[in-house]
Amino acid sequence: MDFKDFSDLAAVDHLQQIAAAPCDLTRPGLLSADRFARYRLSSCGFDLLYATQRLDDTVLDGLQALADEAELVEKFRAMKKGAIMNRIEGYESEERQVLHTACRDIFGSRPDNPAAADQAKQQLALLQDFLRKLEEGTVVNHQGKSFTTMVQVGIGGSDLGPRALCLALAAYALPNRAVRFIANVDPDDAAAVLAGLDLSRTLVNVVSKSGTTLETLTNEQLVRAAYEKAGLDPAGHILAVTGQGSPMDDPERYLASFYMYDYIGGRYSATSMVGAVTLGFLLGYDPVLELLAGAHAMDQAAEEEDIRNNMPLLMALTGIWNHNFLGQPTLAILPYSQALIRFPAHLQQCDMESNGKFMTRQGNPVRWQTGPVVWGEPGTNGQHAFYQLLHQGTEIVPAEFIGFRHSQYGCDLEVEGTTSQQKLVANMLAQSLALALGRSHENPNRYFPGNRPNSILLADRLTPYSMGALLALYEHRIVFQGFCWNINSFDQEGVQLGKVLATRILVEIQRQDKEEAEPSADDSPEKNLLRQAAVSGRQ
Ligand code: G6Q
Repeated sequence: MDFKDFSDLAAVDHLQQIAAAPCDLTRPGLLSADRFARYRLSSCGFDLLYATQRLDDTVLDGLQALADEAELVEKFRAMKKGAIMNRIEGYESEERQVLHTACRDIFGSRPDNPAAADQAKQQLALLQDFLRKLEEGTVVNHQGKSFTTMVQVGIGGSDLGPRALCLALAAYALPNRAVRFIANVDPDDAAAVLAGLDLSRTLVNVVSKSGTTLETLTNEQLVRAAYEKAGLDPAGHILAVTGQGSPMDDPERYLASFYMYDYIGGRYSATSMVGAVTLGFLLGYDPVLELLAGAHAMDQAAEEEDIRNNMPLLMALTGIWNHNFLGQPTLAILPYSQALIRFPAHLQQCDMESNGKFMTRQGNPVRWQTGPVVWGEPGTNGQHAFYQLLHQGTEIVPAEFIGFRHSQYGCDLEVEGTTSQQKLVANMLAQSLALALGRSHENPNRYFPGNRPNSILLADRLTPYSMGALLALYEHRIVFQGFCWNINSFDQEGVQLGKVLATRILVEIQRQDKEEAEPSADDSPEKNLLRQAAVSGRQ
């Protein structure tokens, strides 16, 4: 497969030229009904309204040329079929397939990668069986009582996606089911979660692909100790999701075990058993299938060549337009849905760990900007916090709004003529317009410059299906951008160095504890830092 440097693409040259005079959203009459109708795309239950991006047909044609020249859809198809996409040519690297789409390629008779789809089906069958036993009362606690809570212990990709999904869909929880999460090695995280629980009615799902993650293994021990202290046998309460052959791949130690595979990256693993077990406990099996169906629909929609009909590709390219050509360094993701409270955090990891890279797929330093800083919070809360900077700051922050026409619970009240849901959606639409249009004013303090690019994703309701589609939409947007920038979006070498140094510092802490001696004469930077920390602790 031919991966070319971004700056060598002819389409990039052309886009650079037209970026000198981007479309002026503040021009009277520009945001017409025609423009809103023209720059709108519907896919998998979502409408993408992008008339408030600084683009026109010339820009879209240029972005289409970029997608074609960089063969983005072709690469995406190759990824789904099982090409070794996770690699750096000529250097030691993970050398893996990238097959998170196989987790949901379970509905048709001709999956893109039959072997991976079969493994997904096998794991789903195990999960279905386990959830049925919980329902029927075959799997119960030592007193014959049902389990009411599941605590997922995991971190990074083994926490953020699953947590975001469970929070997003908690409105559909089975009666008497709740889930909690422990991620941080900060002992207060586990203590706070465990404090409020009846451990005898609680299952613990330890999730670690590698089975070696310090935080997760430490928290597993903490949880096991809590069970023993309560006079309960942890073996009857603890499940595992891990990679085949990992140190945690030891079914004897666990009440139930599920696998995820090395071709699924942590941050792309929410639709594997990493997310499905806890979500299945919370919602039941069928909603998990609906989530997978939504994601699968978006996986298929992402294969369309025409950028005007391919939502993830169009979002990837408008992101590149804002970032590489209009020079905007960050991206705000602003869901107008309380249920999506942790979705920006999941996307922050998925995007920044994937595309925060300065090395090409050939191991050369890049000569162009790669992934933006991604951040966000739900609206309308954000409006009362950081939107000041979005409207009048010196940093221009492209924004992606996500909203729903209907609430999940349908429990709403008309106050002063409108429901809360109507107020929520009205606020989202207003923010989009205000950012784009701005406002002229004789008082400079009340002047809004406008021309702040943004788009809106709108669906009827946040359900398992629409959540699946939304998750996959963002996964593919990130992957398309990585292909375009010629970087490997699937490894995470940048998180290793800190881990290595922390391990060395822990060894030194242990040594000092044991010897109760003064620090040695060793002059390594980590020991010097530790000495300084110890000295400041004594002051
Ligand atoms: C994600 C990363 C990383 C990983 C965690 C947890 O893509 O690889 O966030 O998910 O470090 O790893 P384990 O699942 O192996 O414990």
